Amino acid sequence: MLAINRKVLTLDEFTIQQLRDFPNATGELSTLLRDIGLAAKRVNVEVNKAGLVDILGDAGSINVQGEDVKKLDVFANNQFTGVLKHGISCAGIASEEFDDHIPFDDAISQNSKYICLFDPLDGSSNIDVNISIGTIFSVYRRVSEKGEKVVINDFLQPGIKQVAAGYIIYGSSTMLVYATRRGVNGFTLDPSIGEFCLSHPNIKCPEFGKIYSVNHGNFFRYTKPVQKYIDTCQKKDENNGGPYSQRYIGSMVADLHRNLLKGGIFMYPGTTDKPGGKLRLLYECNPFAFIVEVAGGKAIDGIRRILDIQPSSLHQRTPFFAGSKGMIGELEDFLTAK
Ligand code: P6P
Repeated sequence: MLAINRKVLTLDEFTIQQLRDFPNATGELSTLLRDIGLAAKRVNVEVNKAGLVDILGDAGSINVQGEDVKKLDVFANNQFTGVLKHGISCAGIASEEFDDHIPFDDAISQNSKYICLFDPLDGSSNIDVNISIGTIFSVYRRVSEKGEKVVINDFLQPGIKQVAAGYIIYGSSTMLVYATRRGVNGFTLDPSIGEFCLSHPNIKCPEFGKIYSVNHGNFFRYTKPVQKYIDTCQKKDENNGGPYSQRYIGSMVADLHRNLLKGGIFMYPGTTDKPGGKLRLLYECNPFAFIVEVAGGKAIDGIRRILDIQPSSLHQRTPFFAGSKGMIGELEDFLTAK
């Protein structure tokens, strides 16, 4: 492996180093990740000054989810769409902000082998109150023929087919974390050089943690097994792996990033009124399920592995439980109890 005479690797240096291990690789994935890193830096600038300029508040439009679209949502969506459209490694995209998938129609893009799905700015309701928000992305090989426009089936692949997945968290520092089958690595943005630098190599999710993340406000709308598991979390003490802390800030990128590093379980269960849950399978749950599994954790919908779900539509929702393998196992004991 090339030893770069530097203490810290930038994202570009890291992806190129990974590339050197696969001489037959085309470098397209490295280029795609660099493009995502570029868009992330541009979004980061706006997120960091969101309180100072007229980029707060609603953009006056409603997205496919029926939610008020915040101006920063629109800006972020435009940035990620733009870098991927004008890059050379992506044939098309799907975004939370677009009703349908977007095939890129220039010849170079149509000859790319990857497609990308993303939630450009998740947790946007937290923008105005300065809570960490994030971008989530997912990369697949297209299944349609290169040289043609991508089609919807390129995007409706089970999560297990992901080539890479990751997120950017715009928090106390800005981090880009991405997984391939080779591992999960975290890069912290160094504003002094404008580069994401490797700060969290080979992230592993502890088998157990002491954090459980769930919206207690929905407790009486969860199923009985989920209620029983939450009740168990509250009763943990020094004698059985506790006591647990409940941490939930309503921004899944922040909640899952913390639980990935420290160990813990994140839950967005279905409820009596919304049994399908709230979170989106393709560009929220699949990427995090891939990241968590590569890091040694587990992600389920309450019945099956998230990554095994065969999607039927771009914006479908799923109940979502992800994090430390041992904690998911304890939850499954309740979910499968007769
Ligand atoms: P609730 C943010 O809107 C989001 O999509 C996730 O980031 C977050 O985990 C969840 O919704 C919070 O939803 O219903 O608990 O406020």
